[in-house]
Amino acid sequence: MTDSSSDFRCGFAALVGRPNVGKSTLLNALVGQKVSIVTPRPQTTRHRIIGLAQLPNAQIAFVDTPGLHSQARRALNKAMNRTAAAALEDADLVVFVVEALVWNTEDELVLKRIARSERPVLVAVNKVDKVKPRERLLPYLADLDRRHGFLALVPVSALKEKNLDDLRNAIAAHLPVSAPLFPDGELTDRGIQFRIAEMIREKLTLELNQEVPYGVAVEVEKLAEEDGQLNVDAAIWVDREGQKPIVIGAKGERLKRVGTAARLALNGMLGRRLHLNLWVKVRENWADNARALRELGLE
Ligand SMILES: Nc1nc2c(ncn2[C@@H]2O[C@H](COP(=O)(O)OP(=O)(O)OP(=O)(O)O)[C@@H](O)[C@H]2O)c(=O)[nH]1
Ligand SMILES: [Mg+2]
Repeated sequence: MTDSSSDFRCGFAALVGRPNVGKSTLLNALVGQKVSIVTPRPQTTRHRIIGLAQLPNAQIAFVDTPGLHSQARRALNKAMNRTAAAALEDADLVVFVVEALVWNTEDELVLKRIARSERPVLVAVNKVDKVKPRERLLPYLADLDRRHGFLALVPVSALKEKNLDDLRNAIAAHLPVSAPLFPDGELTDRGIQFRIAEMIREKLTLELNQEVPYGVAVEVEKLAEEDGQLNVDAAIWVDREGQKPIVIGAKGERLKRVGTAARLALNGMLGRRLHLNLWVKVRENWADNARALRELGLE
């Protein structure tokens, strides 16, 4: 008789790629719940975020990472790149996420880093829903395959949830044989405070478009439980006085919309009622301030 527990696999699979290729969308789709925030803007993710998937014979700890980018001048950007590089180095397996039919100098840069790490790597070719007809993908895949000794290339659509079983299975097959590292049923390593702050940041970023480029951060300052309801005080940091009225909007309407959108999403996500108090704080140049970054868990 064989001992089936010895076939169980578990490990860390880091989703790595340039900004905006869909790493966080893919993490959420692979895990089946929203763990990491998503916006159309590049450089949305700032932290390393784990999302867990349970398969019959494996537990996968997916690691979302900030998009690796060049020209990181501010301390925030440098910290984001360091975070992504560290997650890459620590991973059992790297999932290099690229966008179908696109290959640019930033993808090239990411691949160089991955190659230097000497980690085993599998490619998730994302956004294939945009490729029509599908045959157009073939020469792209062939080119990509020549660039490195990849374990496999798996075309997926994170948005339309296409081919995710193949990707999960390919990842699981290359993880080390190991007992589960996380309790059964666990979803993420991130606590409620972080998830609330991130959801507010997502709604705010969606609302701001290009008006306050990369200038906001959110910090949950107080979290209290009262009569089964969560009362949350959260500060939105802007880095210049002039941005404050932009975030607040005429008669406070923009801030109100952000609060409502975040509250509704969080009610659903956490399965409980929430009262959100938002206000805007000016922290001059927070994105270049080591202490501010530390307070946000960005080092
Ligand atoms: N059409 C299409 N769009 C996608 C797909 N996956 C992600 N997107 C979109 O791409 C944009 C960026 O998605 P994110 O998941 O935030 O990308 P990311 O790689 O995590 O970006 P950073 O955190 O900034 O590095 C969003 O507008 C997504 O809706 C996909 O499979 N198809
Ligand atoms: Mg992201």
